[in-house]
Amino acid sequence: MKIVDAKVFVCSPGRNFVTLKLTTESGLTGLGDATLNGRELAVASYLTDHVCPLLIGRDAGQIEDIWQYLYKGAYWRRGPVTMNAIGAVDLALWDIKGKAAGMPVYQLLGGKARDGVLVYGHANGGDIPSTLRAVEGFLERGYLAVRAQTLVPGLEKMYGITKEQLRYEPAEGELPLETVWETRPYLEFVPKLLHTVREQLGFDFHLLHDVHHRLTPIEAAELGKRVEDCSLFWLEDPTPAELQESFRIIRRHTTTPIAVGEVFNTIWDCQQLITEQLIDYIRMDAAHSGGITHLRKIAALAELYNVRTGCHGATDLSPVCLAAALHFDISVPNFGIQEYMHHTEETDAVFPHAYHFEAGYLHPGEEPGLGVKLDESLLERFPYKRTYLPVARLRDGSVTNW
Ligand code: KDG
Ligand code: MG
Repeated sequence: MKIVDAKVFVCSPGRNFVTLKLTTESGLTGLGDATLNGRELAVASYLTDHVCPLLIGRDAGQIEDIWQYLYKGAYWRRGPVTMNAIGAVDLALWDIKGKAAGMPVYQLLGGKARDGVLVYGHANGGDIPSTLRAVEGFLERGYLAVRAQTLVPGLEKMYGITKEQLRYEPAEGELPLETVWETRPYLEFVPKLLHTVREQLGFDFHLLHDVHHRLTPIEAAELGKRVEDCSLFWLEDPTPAELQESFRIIRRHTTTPIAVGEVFNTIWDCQQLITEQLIDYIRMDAAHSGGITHLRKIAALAELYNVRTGCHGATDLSPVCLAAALHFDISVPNFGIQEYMHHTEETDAVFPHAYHFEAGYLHPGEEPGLGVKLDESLLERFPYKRTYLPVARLRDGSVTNW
């Protein structure tokens, strides 16, 4: 299973994606997702200029050895660019191993531990009534779990709010869009939204909310406490997590479950959060966290401490990453939930895939490997476009967390 070719493709079928394709001497191919939203070309260069030359001639079957070689061999460890690049190689190698074995990747991970992967959809709106209608729309489509976000009066643009029904794409513009953030109106309004959803639509579905790193620990504690009777599945990213011990403050005040980790890259980013049981769900995904190989170790650590998984699944993770997450989700004992946002039709055309949605669950499909293809004939139609995630400022002009 010698690797004879390693190529990086950058395309923009609705949004930017960076995809690694490895080929073995017997002609097997494997795909990996190397998309880092707003910093795509950094990972493309890391792979093309520094990693691809190291892969040629190696045995594609030696997944752990290649992981260790790329991680320890670079000397410079961790960080989103490095870990996304390693993650892309790792996913491509699992894809090849599955194809070589004639099995879907989940079989190589121990087989199915459940029948399907519970997913949550993104409902949002410009006000509470339109958000309620959006939640209802997801329930009508068969979703069993829905995340609710609404625009706060007085703020013009906010994370998670879009006119589109099924997808949300925050990256836009040749230069970053600047938005204004105010915490107090948000803290007053979100409990109203979540209480109204429960009052009007009941408790027969899982309800989630993403704070998107906007609060201080004590503000997050206040929010968690004020929405306790909404029985949230989780409150996500209530505060930035560089200082892991700050989650002790939230924990001291509220029983609302906490989910964190979409911006983490390694097990060391979440070690304290897990071992002190400061969170309930770990949100790391299969591309930004060094691939399936590293994510499984994180899940195993989390299992010891009763923390469950909840992989990030925004549209900036390509169908290759979503498929990898599904093989992981269906096989890991301490799975919690999977985020699911629909990709554009153009993206689905470029990445035909075996995974499918049915009655609230995603299924990875039975194709050997990850079950995703790359239609290279379409790539010329969708060239890379520079885009950035927005930047947020307070009313006084100071930069804050977006
Ligand atoms: O690229 C950034 C997005 O992936 C992130 O803003 C999405 O918070 C997010 C979520 O929960 O999906
Ligand atoms: Mg999030």
